[in-house]
Amino acid sequence: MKVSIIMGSDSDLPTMKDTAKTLEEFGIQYEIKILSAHRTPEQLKEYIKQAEETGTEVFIAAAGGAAHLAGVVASYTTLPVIGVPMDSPLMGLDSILSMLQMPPGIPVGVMSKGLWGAKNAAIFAVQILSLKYPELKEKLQQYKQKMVSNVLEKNKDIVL
Ligand code: RP5
Repeated sequence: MKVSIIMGSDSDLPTMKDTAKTLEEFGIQYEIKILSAHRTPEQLKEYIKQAEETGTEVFIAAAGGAAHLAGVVASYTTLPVIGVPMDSPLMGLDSILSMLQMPPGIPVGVMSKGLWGAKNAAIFAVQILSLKYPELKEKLQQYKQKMVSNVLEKNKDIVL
């Protein structure tokens, strides 16, 4: 199982490190590419083909501003594409809207903006992969159980 994380710029990397770290927690292999829908369109197209041939099962695409990357990736593949809108000078609203408003027929699963989305993209990718790999379903259940324990633990020492 393999996830391809594509980001439009190395300036997205500090945010998208969380995606990689979370995939590692679940033992998922991944590769990271910096490729832009606008700056390197030909290389992007070429990479998507190559990633599919070498076993990618889910794409995660992160971009900011006029964030067309995830949509362009989706236009070249039938695999699921998860989009992560990056922050921008317009508070990421431009990134969210350009990633979200895909025309009918070319869906992108868009996450929250920034770090929240970076983490959720990994978890969502694991959920997709768990349909094929049952051991991941078990790991997801453990992950949720840990969240429950962590929240309940916080009730023990509430200090005002
Ligand atoms: C997008 O433009 C990138 O994904 C990044 O979020 C934004 C700015 O890129 P840089 O100018 O920092 O390279 O394509």
